Amino acid sequence: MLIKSTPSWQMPEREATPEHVFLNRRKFMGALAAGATALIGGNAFAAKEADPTADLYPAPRNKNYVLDRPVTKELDAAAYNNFYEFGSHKRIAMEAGALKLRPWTVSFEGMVEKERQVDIDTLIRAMPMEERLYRMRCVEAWSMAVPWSGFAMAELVKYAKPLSSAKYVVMQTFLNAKMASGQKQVWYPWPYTEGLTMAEATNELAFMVTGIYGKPLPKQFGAPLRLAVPWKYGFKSIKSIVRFKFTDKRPVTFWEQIQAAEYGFWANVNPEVRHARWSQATERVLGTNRRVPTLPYNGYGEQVASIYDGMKGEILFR
Ligand SMILES: Nc1nc2c(c(=O)[nH]1)N[C@H]1C(S)=C(S)[C@@H](COP(=O)(O)O)O[C@H]1N2
Ligand SMILES: [Mo]
Repeated sequence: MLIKSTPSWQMPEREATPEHVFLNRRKFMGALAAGATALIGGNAFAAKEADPTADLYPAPRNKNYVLDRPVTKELDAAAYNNFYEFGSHKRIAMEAGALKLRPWTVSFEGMVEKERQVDIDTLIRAMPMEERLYRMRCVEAWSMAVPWSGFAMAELVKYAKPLSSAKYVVMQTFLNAKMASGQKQVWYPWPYTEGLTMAEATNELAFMVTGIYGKPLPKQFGAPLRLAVPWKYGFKSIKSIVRFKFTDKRPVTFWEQIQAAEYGFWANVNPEVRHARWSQATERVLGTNRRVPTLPYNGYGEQVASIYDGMKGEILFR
């Protein structure tokens, strides 16, 4: 089994990787040596169950969202994911095959006119589907650029009918340790929890994702419903959502519970604010060996910077 010598671009990323992930990578190299590579690649888009919404793809592209770089190759994006429910390393595509996508119910809870649950297919069909080209910047200093399909989160908020007293929307991923072996790691505060202020959730950029590359979302990307908030570090973009809870209390999010000093509630991308353990000035472009400068708000400042006017006391950039 051939293991290439480490290319130089991996060095900054090694520094930019949480310790336990780096250590787990040794195990992953072992899996590679066992010949798992072909399986991971081959399984990336294998459709085992027919998607009941497949007819909605490809969705019409919204031309307002353009990229300053090429779209990441499908297989590069599909074979390098963070989805701790299925393992604390990047090659979780195969493990994520265990994710059962139907039936899938989404609940709207808390400060809403009326709490209710809705079947995912009913929800998706009630929404105006579109495709958008977005960048995504992980806090670990790698990035990708992909065509997401889905609908504006503002549409979902309208559908949920929150009370005017709601200040935040809290989102949670499924909880099922039998299905997702990562959830047996009891030192993580499952289920994965994220949150946005109402101003963030209704900003035009906040996007609910149901597909990618003109197809229903493969499991490892967080099917059947995940978030994309491209001006924030990737960990805000929660996957496989089952719950939206409206509240007037700021939630303590998944990574914040684990390591508040490094991963906060706001997590807006800022090249000038270092992570506790690495620089955020540049990012490795997935599928290449190039590093490019990271932009304030990941290049989306025009749309979102004003949300944070007057929030000087807040730790906005980690
Ligand atoms: N439920 C859940 N959502 C999650 C994560 C996770 O581990 N579990 N990882 C986050 C992180 S750190 C990143 S960078 C993105 C990765 O998205 P991608 O795999 O589609 O590139 O998902 C985010 N959403
Ligand atoms: Mo991330």
